[in-house]
Amino acid sequence: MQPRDPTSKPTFVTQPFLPPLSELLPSLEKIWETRILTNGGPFHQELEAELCRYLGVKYVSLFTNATVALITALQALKISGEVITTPFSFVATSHSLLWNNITPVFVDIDKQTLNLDPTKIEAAITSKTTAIMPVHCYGNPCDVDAIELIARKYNLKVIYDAAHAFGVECHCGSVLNHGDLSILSFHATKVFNTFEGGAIVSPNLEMKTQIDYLKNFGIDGETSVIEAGINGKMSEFNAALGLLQLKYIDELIEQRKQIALTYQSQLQRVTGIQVVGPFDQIKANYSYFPILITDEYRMSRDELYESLKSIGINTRRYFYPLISEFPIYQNLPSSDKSNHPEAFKLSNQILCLPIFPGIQTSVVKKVCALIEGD
Ligand code: T4K
Repeated sequence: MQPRDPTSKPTFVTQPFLPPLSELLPSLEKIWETRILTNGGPFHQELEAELCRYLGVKYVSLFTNATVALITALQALKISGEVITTPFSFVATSHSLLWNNITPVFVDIDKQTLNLDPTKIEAAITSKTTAIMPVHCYGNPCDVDAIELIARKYNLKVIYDAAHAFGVECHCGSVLNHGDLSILSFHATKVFNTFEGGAIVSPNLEMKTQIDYLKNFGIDGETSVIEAGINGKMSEFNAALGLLQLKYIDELIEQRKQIALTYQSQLQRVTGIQVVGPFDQIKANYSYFPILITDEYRMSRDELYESLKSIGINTRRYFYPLISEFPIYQNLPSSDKSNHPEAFKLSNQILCLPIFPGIQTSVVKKVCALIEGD
């Protein structure tokens, strides 16, 4: 590969979309005028309502980030004991279990979708299992029907880590309407961002009310506290940003789609490169562009990662290493490599290519050409 031109800017794996600053100013003026900065103010309420409408879900509770939302969701459902989850995710997924004194039980992933393999879940269920926490990895939906059948059979709760799945729809509408709760991330690196932020999607008002108590210290009126809650509230600034982002979201997802299509068409001819997804979504969000570098490719995944990096193209190995390989998890019985061979293999082949609104087509084509071997 050609050495990097020191005057050229590096390409990131992702870059957040920012609306024109001038469009944010009226909201900031309102916040300055009213001095309502947080604790469920008007922007917070409006964003919850607008997200319900846009996402096609019944109830949304905004959070400061998805990690606190995951921790709170487990509290709201009173999950304990063991929870079946995927080792192929960002570490926040299983950290939320540890923060609740729950033991993660890692189960292998499906080699096509890279999501929890439902055919392997039942064998991992014990008398201590209380829930399943799958991840819609890269926004590709899990096999929600198969997971629901298992959950019903064994009376387990299902908490979807839907951090990547903003706006994703499957055969029966929003993927967020499956399971007992779904958790979204609005982090800067996500399709829809509020700088930092997240949300829990609840199926009924009772659950939303419970979650809203939990994210506000358990406060119920001026003189009453009914739960050992946490502070998980989103501020008015973040909510105002979110409302502005929503105006652009369809356009942003369309831009991502065009980038994904360019990658797909250019990379399909490269020996040893396998594009992951998109699968049977009715509506995808193109939040990541993952490829697998197989043994047939002319160099290893890490060699490709390093050579792209050396010329300023920053890809990411999401998710390598597996969560189960980190020192705090590696001694769990389910962390043994032999327990999830597919996840282990795929985590050594995965590479996420740069995808974000505003990336130039010429850059995308250059990345493809470099991968092809130009
Ligand atoms: N569950 C799942 C499945 C998740 O993937 C995540 C988060 C969570 C739960 C928890 O969600 P939150 O609690 O964060 O809401 C990033 C993100 O920090 C993390 O949110 C995300 N998943 C994870 C997959 O990726 P890093 O360490 O890779 O981010 P970083 O800082 O290296 O950023 C990646 C690239 O993005 C940089 O090369 C440059 C660009 N960037 C990043 C930031 C933060 C910008 O251009 N501007 C920015 O402000 O973890």
